[in-house]
Amino acid sequence: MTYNTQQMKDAIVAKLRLNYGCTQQQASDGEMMKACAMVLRDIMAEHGVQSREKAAREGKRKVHYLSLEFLMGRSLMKNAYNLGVIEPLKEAIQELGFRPADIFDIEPDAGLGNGGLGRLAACYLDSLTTLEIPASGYSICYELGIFRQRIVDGQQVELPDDWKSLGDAWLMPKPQEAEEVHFGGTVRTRWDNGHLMVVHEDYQTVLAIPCDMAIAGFHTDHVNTLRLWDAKSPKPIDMQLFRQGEYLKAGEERAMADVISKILYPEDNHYEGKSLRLKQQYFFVSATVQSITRQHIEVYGTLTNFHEKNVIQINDTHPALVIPELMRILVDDAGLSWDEAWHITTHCVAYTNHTVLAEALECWPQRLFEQLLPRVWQILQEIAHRWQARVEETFHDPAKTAKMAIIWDGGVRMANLCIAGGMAVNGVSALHSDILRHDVFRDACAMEPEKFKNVTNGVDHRRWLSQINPGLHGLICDLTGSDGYLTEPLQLRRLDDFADDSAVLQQLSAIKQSNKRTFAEWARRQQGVKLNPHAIFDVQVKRLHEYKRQLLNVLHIIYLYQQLQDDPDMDMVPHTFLFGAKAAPGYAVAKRIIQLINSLACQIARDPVCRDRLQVVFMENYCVSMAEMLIPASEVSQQISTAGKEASGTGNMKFMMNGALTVGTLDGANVEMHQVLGDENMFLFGLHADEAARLQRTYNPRLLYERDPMLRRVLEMLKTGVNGVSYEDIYQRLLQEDTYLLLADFPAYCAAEQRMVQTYGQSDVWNRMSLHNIARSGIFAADRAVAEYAEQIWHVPYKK
Ligand code: 26Q
Repeated sequence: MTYNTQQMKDAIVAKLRLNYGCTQQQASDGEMMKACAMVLRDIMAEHGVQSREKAAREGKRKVHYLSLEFLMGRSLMKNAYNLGVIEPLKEAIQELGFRPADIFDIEPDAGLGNGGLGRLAACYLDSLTTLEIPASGYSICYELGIFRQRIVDGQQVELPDDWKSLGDAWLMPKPQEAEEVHFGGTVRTRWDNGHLMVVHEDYQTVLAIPCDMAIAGFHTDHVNTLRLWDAKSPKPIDMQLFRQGEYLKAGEERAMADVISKILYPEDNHYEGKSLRLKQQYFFVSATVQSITRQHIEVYGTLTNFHEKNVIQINDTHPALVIPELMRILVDDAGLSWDEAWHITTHCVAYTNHTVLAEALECWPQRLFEQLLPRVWQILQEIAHRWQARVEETFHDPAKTAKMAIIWDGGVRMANLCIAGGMAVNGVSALHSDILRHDVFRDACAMEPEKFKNVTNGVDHRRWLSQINPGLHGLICDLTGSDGYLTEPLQLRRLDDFADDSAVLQQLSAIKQSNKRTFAEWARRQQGVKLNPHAIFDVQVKRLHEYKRQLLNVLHIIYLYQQLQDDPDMDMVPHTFLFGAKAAPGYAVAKRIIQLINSLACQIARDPVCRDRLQVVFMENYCVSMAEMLIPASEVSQQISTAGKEASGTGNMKFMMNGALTVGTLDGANVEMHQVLGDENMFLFGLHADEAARLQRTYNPRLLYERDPMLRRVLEMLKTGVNGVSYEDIYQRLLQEDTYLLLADFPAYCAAEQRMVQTYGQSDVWNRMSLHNIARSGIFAADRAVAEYAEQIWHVPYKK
């Protein structure tokens, strides 16, 4: 089913009339956007039916990707692109009297995620579908996604993100496929015909209503779904209480249910033991497992072969309750023995770890389970007990027993649960997986080494290169003679052949220049800043976290600023530092760093000495759609986390694909970047992971401060004040703790920036490096990563 412009117009007009009772003359931009979405949704719905029928016929193993986050961003352009209808869609919009750019722009981001982990899940859905793997994603249909960020007086203010009022155009509610999720109550056992029956009573029921979003693949009619669960109370009101005149109380249960899908927790890489979060996790897991097992039984009539036909991939430990929940359904509902059920579970669940930060590892208080999930708690105890016996038998070492325990000291350790109940555990870059094997999960790895794998992350290169950087896409097609890299990203390597072609290098540079201008124009409209398009665009955009070291970037900028103060006539390549970052609302230090960046931006902007030479800009409300504007315009990608702390990073890959050069540490996937680029095509600096870990044991930042006058002067400025605000708190933190070794890496970082600036001055060298970066970025395509999951973990076929 393909559409020409006329058919597209007719379909859009029909949607406007039927759904909004208006003509194209009366429709608002928002209504127009929704009508377009519905037209594409119809195409995908039809393909979806066929895909499901085909999958059922072929009896292939299906992949279920569970994640508390899917950071989808916008979908109109993406779906039109994948369905091959961009041109007819744009023409139709135009001919109906609208500006296509306005219509694409009005779509809100579906911000159902915090950062890397959620965006990864979104990229993988695209590749799963493009590779024609029967798959579904599952998450929560949060009413409010990641908060919108405003900067007021230099500080972050959070506003609600009501994405659904326009973004719901993609959702298909399926109330007839609702599931019941049970909370609280008591558990009783009784014997029935020689069988031990478990009876769960007096629980509260929450209804899980699926809202499905169709996912189109590229160059295929295969369609998968992202199933988002919406929480609703089964009864509008408690009539018994109502009759007693307890009106407020009568609505309480309903409110308790609705709140479960109200909001995305905005903590990134940080665990907080909030009971509502645990309710969210169980709600989504239970609904999902019930839905998957129900569909399996519909086709196969039994659950005994469940593991052969299904694989459940869990995105970090957040959906770890699939393990006891699947056990519960297999044992209590399907009547399987514990051993049969355990065999099935441990042959279909696989766990991806995304962080080694201790504060991000989930450890839930036992009493929350006892109160909220009494049956799941019993099952967890049984799993923990058997696991502990195995560990003791293997090691005879109380220290190891303690470390590997699932339930310990009143807490439930979700990572250990995933290791015990999963068939595979993987990290997301070579270095990260090594750290998991040799450090974080060392003992478990000694016990079952084959379980531990690596799949280096990847990003959807069709979105993050072709779609957002049409100029570069055009050049790649010209040079390689086709658009083959869209499905075979390693073809990008052919660009290396043009490394000495000065005309090509010129074109590359012209594309970047044009993207910079487009971005500058957008930034001016967006937040009234005036960017110098001749300056280096040096960019650090990601969540704000101390380990990511935005503060190191700041220290270096202060250093440059002080140099300029000393020598106002200094020769300097114009340099614009761009930041974008959201801080978790409860993370006070991160919020102070945002304020510091804004203070510095302000002081520098007011200083005539800096004019046209040094600029700092904090871009408000960094999100997927901003990244799509900014990354094609970036020249320098800051990836400067303390080595050993960033599991992979995926922003680094997007910048590389768009020809930005990396200033970075040997951390996360930067290591793999370095493998393909060599020292000569990136600006590496700083401690390696092993060195950083060793140094951390004896580290004394104050010594470094005392020894290095330059560093001392930079830090003094924090204390005396930036734009009239003292940052003595940050100064003290660096002198006393400096957990992330900023002072240790500071000199090397300044030197790397200097090398970078020096290279920027030699534009032929720079452009050649940029070309090599694009050419070698193919390994970071999500298609490659998903193919590795398919082969090494899921054991499912995919389109080659
Ligand atoms: C856990 C419990 C309670 C509340 C919140 C959380 C929570 C939420 C989000 C814990 C962690 C996260 C997000 C982690 C994350 O985004 N990790 C990133 O994952 C990327 C994809 O693999 C990597 O590239 C990044 O290196 C990693 O930081």
